[in-house]
Amino acid sequence: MNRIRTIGKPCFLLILAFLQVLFFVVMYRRGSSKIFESFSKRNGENWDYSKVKDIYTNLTLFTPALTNELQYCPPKSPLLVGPLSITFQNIPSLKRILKKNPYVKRGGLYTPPHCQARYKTAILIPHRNREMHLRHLLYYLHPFLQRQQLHYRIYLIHQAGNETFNRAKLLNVGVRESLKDEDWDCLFLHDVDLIPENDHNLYVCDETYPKHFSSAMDKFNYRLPYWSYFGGVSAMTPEQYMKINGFPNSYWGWGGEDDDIAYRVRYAGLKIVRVPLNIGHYKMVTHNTDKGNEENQKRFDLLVKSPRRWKEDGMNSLEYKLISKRLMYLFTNITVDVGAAPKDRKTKTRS
Ligand code: BGN
Repeated sequence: MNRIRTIGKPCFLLILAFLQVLFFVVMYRRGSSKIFESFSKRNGENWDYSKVKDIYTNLTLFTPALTNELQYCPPKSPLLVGPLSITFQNIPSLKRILKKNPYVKRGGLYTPPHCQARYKTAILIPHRNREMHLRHLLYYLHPFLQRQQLHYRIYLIHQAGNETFNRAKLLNVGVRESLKDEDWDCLFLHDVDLIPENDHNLYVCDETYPKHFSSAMDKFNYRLPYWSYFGGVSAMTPEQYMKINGFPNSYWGWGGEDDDIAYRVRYAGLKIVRVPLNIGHYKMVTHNTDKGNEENQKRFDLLVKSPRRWKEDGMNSLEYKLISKRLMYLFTNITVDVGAAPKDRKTKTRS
């Protein structure tokens, strides 16, 4: 009754008519497409990947500040450009990458020279026999991170010897070793062959939950291959990483370890958050089958046992032999002996 009376009031109808007129005036003056564009921009939906910028755009605008009292960098860097041009036609030489990144210090360490960074991010890259991929990644990742005005360091966790590759264990080693250097806010677990295509994909952790960054890879037609996918590029705070007991040490060879990690996140009472598909674009450097990284035939069995094993297989059971830690010009090289897979393993070459 009351509602009908309110609607019937002439002043209410007048306000309604006024709002309608206002709506049309705004639409007419700004153009409806622009208005909808701003909505979709807020949701980050309208990146045009056919219009790309050079990865080194704006980097020359950085100059060291003359004072020691640096202001905090703005929460979102004003220098971001959006979609980036990524090609793998020429493999850049280390010398060229070095020349293009004059502010990167030994060990692949960077601090913005002109403002005080808000975030400290360590990038951990498991590695073996992928020198060409590494060069592509360094060429693109250094300027990408500098434009985001982060304090960062790139670590390469190199598996020594010829035993089967163990990505997850190398990442555990990377976490332990990198935290000896600095109190990182965020640990990035980064495949060597994945290049981010949009610099609005900020390499910063979610404070509450583990975050998946490579949500849209070209290899999977810029979609998630399946809803729980957690491979490629992900990030956690050191607290989140310890809460899930790190990664399993027992996955030797290709596949399954990322699914195990996704399970651990849930067992620890957390969940995975993701970069929206339109920002989480990544290009993969194409490559042939990896020798020493054959499909892990035990992964199905391991995944079944994951609920029982996650608390005893991880950071709390990590053992390795550190062979060397060298500060290269563009990255810190941690070479490690992670041991070998149990002898009864049967492997099949991945096609
Ligand atoms: C999945 C693999 C992941 C891999 C993705 C994308 C397994 C476990 C099967 C039960 N998982 O199939 O490790 O990252 O494909 O390539 O093989």
